Amino acid sequence: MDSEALRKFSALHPRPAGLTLHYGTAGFRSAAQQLDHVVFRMGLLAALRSKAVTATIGIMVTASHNPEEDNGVKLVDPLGEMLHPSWEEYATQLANAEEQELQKVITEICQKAAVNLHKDASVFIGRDTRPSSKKLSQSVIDGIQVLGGQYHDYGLVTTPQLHYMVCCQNTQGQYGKATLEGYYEKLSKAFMELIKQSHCSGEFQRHLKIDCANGVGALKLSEMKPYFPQEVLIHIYNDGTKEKLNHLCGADFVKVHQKPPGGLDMKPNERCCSFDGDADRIVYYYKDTAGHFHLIDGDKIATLISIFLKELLAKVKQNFKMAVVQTAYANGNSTRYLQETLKVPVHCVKTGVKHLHHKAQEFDVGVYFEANGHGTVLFSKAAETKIRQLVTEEKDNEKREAAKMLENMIDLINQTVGDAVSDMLVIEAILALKGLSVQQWDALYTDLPNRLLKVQVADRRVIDTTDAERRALTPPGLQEKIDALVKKYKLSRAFVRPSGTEDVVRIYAEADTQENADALAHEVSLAVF
Ligand code: NG1
Ligand code: ZN
Repeated sequence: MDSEALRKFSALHPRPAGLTLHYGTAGFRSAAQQLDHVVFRMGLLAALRSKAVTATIGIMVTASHNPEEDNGVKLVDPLGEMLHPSWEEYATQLANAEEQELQKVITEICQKAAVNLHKDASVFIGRDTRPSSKKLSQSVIDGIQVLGGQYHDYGLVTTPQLHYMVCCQNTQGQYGKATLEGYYEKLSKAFMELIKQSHCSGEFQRHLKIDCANGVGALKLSEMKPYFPQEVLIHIYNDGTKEKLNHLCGADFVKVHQKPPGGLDMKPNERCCSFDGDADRIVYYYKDTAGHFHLIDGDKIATLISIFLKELLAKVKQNFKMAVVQTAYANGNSTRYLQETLKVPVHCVKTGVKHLHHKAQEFDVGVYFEANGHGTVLFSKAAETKIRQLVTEEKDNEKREAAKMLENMIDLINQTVGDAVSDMLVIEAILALKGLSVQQWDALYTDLPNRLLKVQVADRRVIDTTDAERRALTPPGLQEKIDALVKKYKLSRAFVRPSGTEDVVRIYAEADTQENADALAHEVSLAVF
């Protein structure tokens, strides 16, 4: 390690005294002006991780749905997954080290993680459209270079595009080409192949209004448009040319407030959707003829995809194991519908994409979605190989056609991480193939009224949870109080957990009516203090 270079560059990226940050469920997030030293040091860490695993590592500068003034950074592991949990601690140590301790901390990480500093390092960089992102990504480069690493800066990309690039690079092109053109070509080809098999006619069905949260999704969707023929009618709103990122729009705004975004005029029964700021989340919605707003969240997206895949899996008759993975935030009626009506096994895991992804890997077909609209589908290598084989070798027409559809779904879905663009195309293809309107999709089940609140407490870490965050272990007595409150209402459920991305405690409640869900959430919030 070139100690002189490390000293010189870390002095250019000083750490504000007394600032401690943690690598949480979404990497580091904070006010942008507090992050320069963090991104520099994450450049160092990405180079170390790359040397440790002898593969290309990704680093994305984004704070997703947070306000424009915030920013964040997260690392992407070789197959496009989130950074391995064992390294999250190294990230936190490195970010919080005193300047004069940096070299020591790096040496410690090298010892603990068996990193050979003489090895090469390769890092892919991406960033969102925040005004602070460009400068922060330059600081990332400084960090990589201090450790002698190579880098490729993709500039403005969606978070899932960066995950895709990293995966392509490390699988020698098996997953696709590690370029934006490669991404657009792969997805558009699979999508066109799929809708070729649709018998649904009429242009009306294909219109879709997309709120891009004034973020990078708008740029990338516009780039992708020429890859589709004219009959794919997507209309982009909140493209970032007029308003601020995530301000009164985007998937998180729509989900949390359960109302339409600003900047998008919605006519009755029009199909609309919202991306978040870095385009890894999507929710759908529409307004009925009476003017009522209907949200179609991640749970209902998972349900639609599961219905479609289950039908195809039945046709190919391979006994593939399929399951849906949710978190405690999944609406109780979605879980009930999946288990009781669709008869698909459902698993509940802790909040955070890495937990969902990990669980979904246990199945041949693992569908995972957070209620907030982050999700994807994972296919096991064995299932994928078998499906591709059926496409070329199967004599039975129906079976072969089903396999063909599954193959195109495999290619259309970004299996590295939730991807708003890819999920949107998956959903549009399924609606077209099944001839479903947005209202019919929405009517699969009715969401139980629910309320999500956040409260600020002195130290949110005093709350410790178990059972996939559905029960509180500490502080003592809290769970008993929640149990007693839940008993007062019908069809009710409530839980509390410390947020991994904000300094707050989140409270979730569900009940038979909106009034009861609101009352229960409020009462639980009082019990938290
Ligand atoms: P926290 O802040 O830990 O609740 C939020 C979301 C997660 C996930 C992460 C990462 C909710 C209730 N929580 O986590 O689902 O998306 O952000 O962005 O939506
Ligand atoms: Zn996001």
